[in-house]
Amino acid sequence: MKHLFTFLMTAVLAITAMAQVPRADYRVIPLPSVINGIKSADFRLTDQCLVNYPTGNRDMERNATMLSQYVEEMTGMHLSIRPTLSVKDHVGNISLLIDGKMKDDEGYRITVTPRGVEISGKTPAGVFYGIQVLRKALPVGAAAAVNLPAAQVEGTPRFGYRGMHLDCVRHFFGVETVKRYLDIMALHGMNRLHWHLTDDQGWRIEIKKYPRLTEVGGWRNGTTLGHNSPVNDGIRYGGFFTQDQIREIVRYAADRYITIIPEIDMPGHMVAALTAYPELGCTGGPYEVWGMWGVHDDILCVGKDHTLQFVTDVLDEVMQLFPSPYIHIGGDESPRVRWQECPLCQQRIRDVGIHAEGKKSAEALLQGWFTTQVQQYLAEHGKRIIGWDELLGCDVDTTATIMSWRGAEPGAQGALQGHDVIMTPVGPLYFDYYQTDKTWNEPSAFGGCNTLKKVYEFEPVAADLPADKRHHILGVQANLWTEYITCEPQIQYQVLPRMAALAELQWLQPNEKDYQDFKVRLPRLVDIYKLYNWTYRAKSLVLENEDKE
Ligand code: TNX
Repeated sequence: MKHLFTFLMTAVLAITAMAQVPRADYRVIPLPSVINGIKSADFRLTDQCLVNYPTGNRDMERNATMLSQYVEEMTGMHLSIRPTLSVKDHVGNISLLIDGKMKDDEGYRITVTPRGVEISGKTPAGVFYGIQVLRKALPVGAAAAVNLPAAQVEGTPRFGYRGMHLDCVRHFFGVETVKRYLDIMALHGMNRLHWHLTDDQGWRIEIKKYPRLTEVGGWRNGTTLGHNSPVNDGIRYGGFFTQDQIREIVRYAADRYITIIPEIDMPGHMVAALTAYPELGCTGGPYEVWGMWGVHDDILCVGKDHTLQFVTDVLDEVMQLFPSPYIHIGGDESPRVRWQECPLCQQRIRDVGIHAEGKKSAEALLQGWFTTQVQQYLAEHGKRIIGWDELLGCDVDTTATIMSWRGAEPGAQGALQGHDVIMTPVGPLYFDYYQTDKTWNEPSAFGGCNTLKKVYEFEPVAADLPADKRHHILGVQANLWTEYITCEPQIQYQVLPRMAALAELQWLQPNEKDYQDFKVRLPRLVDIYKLYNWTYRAKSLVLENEDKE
């Protein structure tokens, strides 16, 4: 009798304990393409489990450390990491593994059985994406154990280029903010940060050979209030990243498998540089770092050899800092009124034998000539250029990758011509635009209306793009220009939760996407935003009538 009582009590306690153990859910964002349940018991994750990684592999060691840190942040459990090459050590633990037979460099496979968990990838990057999935599958909140359902979970990104852009010029954000932005990107499985570092309103990257770029060009005397109102706040504003800080940020990004692509916008959006070195302009100035937003008529004078020297000197230092195979050289919004009047630019047009062709003016082709000089210089150093879609009107060759921003049409055109393309159309991928058409309770934004749903439903590859051109669409990116964004919570509000929708665009095949299902999965991702105290637009979580709030 006594034995029976003890047995029953033990059974009741065990069942209660089991009921209290929270269970992981692999239906995360971006959704894995395979979740095959295995009919067997769950794996019980406790702080007794170790995170194994292959002995001697530094990247995998860092992956293991990050997984351990994520588990601790999510559940409070501390898991130790251990180097090992012995399969026996897998029992009862989580093992990170390289599997050379996997197809995609960035794909992942998570295998959970009652005996252990394996996270595999062809490369450490793939393993990292598997780690992100496991992390997001865990429930948020203190737990002594979490049950992981036995399953095989797999994912492969649709696009190799999965980007976010950040403008640190119009408003300046320091090292910690950029690092948190990278953390947010990593959570969403993204791998390219397009970092806008120079513009009319400031020069934000230290260049040793031209110290005035940041000493003078890094600061403006005031900023327009509202949307380009005539009222200027008169408050000196600025800042810049030192080269040491940039190296630190590049390293931090690389640890999360994110490549930073710097943008040095030229020949337009250069007033900050002209203020520092007026001889780089056609009129010689004086210029003033701009306190308004928009497009400025003063651009680099490309009639002067000195300007080309300046540009290659700057790019020399930029290439030293950024290992990225791509450098973004801008090329957008470059008015040609100064070039039309400038004797040196007109002389250059004659010297290099440029003649207007149909709709392409001599000055448009002069921008093409200038861009080609830069392109060739970078090519000699093993780098390729990315430029805004204006480059399509300037006769640059197809080694230039086009960033399609004035809609998706220019990108499709570029792909037809043989350019690689990154899709960042204003509608719906400008995250500086509002997220609703009811804007009165919103923080100020550029304008427009790019709802979560519009982002989710965007298809970057035009239906009529021929099959042999489709590979030119390298990927998708959302842009965050910061004219009206002054602080970090506002950055986060603009990108969250729209980055969640973008992540599914970047990872899922079109037939795997389902907006209603995405909305059901979103609150669990938002629990993680809350865990880190990230600001997000809560109203975007409502299930019905998103577009009509
Ligand atoms: C256009 S996108 C710009 C930026 C502005 C942005 C505002 C592009 C190549 N140029 O300079 O900040 O619009 O949305």
